[in-house]
Amino acid sequence: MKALKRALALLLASILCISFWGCSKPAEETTKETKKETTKETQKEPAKDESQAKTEENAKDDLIVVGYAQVGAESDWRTANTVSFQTTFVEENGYKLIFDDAQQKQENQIKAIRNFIQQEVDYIVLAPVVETGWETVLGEAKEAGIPVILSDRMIDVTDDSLYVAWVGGNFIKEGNDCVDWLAGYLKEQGRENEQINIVTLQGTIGSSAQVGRTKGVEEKLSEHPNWTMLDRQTGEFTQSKGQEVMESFLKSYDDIDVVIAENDNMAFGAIDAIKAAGLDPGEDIIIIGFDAVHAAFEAMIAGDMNCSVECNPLHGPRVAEIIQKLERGETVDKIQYVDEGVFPAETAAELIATRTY
Ligand code: GYE
Repeated sequence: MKALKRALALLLASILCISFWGCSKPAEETTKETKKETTKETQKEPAKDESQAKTEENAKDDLIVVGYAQVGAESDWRTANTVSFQTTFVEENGYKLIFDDAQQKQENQIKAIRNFIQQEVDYIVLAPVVETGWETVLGEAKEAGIPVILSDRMIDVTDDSLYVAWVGGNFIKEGNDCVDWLAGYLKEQGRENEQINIVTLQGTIGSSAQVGRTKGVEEKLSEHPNWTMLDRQTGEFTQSKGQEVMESFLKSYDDIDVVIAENDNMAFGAIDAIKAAGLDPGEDIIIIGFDAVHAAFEAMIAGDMNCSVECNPLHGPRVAEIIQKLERGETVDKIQYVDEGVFPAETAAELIATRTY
């Protein structure tokens, strides 16, 4: 249907283009003859202006309209993700992007989706703040015949026809990788049999990134009976909340060996709190983050952070590829994981220049 609509729009645009040539030629000649009158003459040419405007209008009609319900702007990862969408879904690439920042509130995302439906966008992209509570609004999108693509985080629904595809990181694997890296690091230091006390700064409770990373760490903890998870609290994926929670952890426990921050920005907050308490982050307390953003590499080079588990935010081109396939009537993989690595501090200086976010 959409393809047909677009083909018709293109045809109309070409017809208008031809009629534009027809009307404009004599006008050009007139302009040549009465040079001094150029401005006036141009103003007197409603046929040219109208057809030009219509051609532009039709070219715009031809764009694929994408509504993106973004989580917010809580972290460096999120900023890179927004930039990835804003630089991919541009007119030169055939898109019009309607961007909505939900400020980490699900109710705002639901409102944004309803607006997208009202505006009859071609596709809805959703990075869901939390996993639950999407049935009603995504049911409305389905009813309106608008395909929904999930990016970054997942939703928890029984009816998976509510979205056409999902692309993002494997958060459980990231949690597993975090524990495996820590085990190897402690072994290198000859501390594998020591009592190790850990605290976790969790992400937004109920978000896939939090649920998956917490689970990924938890399922591997049993392999290390000498490790104790002293406490877990949310730092909402922000640096300031991460710092606040870390300050309270430091007041409650005087024997913290490891901080697992479920994103790098909370790790940066924890680093500040640890320094303010007179301790040396990266030395006295091992700091692990997730995302592997540029600033984490800087913190590792500075010796403040020990490791960051990668989570790639550059989903714009991945979602565009899904849309292009759907436009061509091809089938797409429903679940698409992005490959991700682990970056310990000793690799940071060498790799920082290669990091794209
Ligand atoms: O790790 C965090 C962000 O959902 C993977 O959200 C994303 C997470 C990312 O705010 O920094």
